[in-house]
Amino acid sequence: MKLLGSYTSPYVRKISVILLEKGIAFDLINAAPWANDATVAAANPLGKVPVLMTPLGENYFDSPIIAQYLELTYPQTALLPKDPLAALRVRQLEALADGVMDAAMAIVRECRRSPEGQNAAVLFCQREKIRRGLDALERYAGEGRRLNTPSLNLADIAVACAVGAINFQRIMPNWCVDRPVLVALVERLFARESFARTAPPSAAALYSDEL
Ligand SMILES: N[C@@H](CCC(=O)N[C@@H](CS)C(=O)NCC(=O)O)C(=O)O
Repeated sequence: MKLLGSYTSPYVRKISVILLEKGIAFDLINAAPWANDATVAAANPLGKVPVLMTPLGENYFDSPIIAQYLELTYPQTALLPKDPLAALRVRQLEALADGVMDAAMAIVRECRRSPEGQNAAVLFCQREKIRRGLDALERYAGEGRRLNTPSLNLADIAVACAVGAINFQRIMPNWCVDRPVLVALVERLFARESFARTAPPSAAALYSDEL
């Protein structure tokens, strides 16, 4: 199993954590979608990472599809409930966390423009998505039914990767104020080996073309 991307990308980190938690051996093939690197476009016509390359020669892309593929083919260490509706509810929170990542990445891209070229309305709109998303996740984490349950699930992983990206990119330093349950959840997850092994490489990447 090969995974295309880098840990600077929260979507790549999400898939790597799933692979590690399920005990699936894989090689990370370092590839940056924004660089002049044909590898990504050859594997995914959309030119985005992550791409999972299976031993059968199939390529899977878009992290929710990859997560679903891994759940179907490696059901041991289940990350979704068996009941389809209960599983969908967890995947709804995966989508919410992925949306927070999308907003975080949009902010990073906007902030790479010169200060005069940055659109304040775009930045505000994306920050609001993150604020509302994290508020909703705090409520779900407090309920402990789909997120922050006794056993690790796909939503937990996606949420911690989204928060990891917000921290790494220093997008909303005060996000943790008034969100104590979410703070406790991600701190517990960041202590797991799967998260420690997939931490974004270095602050230097903040200023590189990698995302
Ligand atoms: N919905 C996709 C998003 C993946 C994504 O946007 N990846 C970024 C890296 S963080 C990328 O490859 N961007 C390149 C581009 O948009 O052209 C997923 O969940 O995998």
